[in-house]
Amino acid sequence: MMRKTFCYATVALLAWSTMALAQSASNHAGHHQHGMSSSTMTTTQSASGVVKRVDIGAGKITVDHGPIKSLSMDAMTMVFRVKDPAMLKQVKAGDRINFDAGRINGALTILKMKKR
Ligand SMILES: [Cu+2]
Repeated sequence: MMRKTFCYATVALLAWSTMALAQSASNHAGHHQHGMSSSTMTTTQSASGVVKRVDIGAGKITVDHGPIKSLSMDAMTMVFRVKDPAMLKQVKAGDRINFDAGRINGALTILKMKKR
């Protein structure tokens, strides 16, 4: 019931930060539309987790997440980068989130997330 698909490229990063709470986006967009020429991104995977720590200055977030098959990860607590630092202002330690993660230039990155 909470499924919507839309294209990353059409959703500007700033738009995302304001839309995040209103959108129920279980993303499943591919990566073909990723427009930044210098970056490479693997298939994304939706996952859920609990925020452990938010480091806005470093643009990082620590998440205790469930298994993410496409990234070959079991449940663990780990640090992710985020695609847009503004995303970090929407969550705090203790929040339960759903997120989409992938690798951008080799770095595990949360592309989208929302509280649940
Ligand atoms: Cu992990």
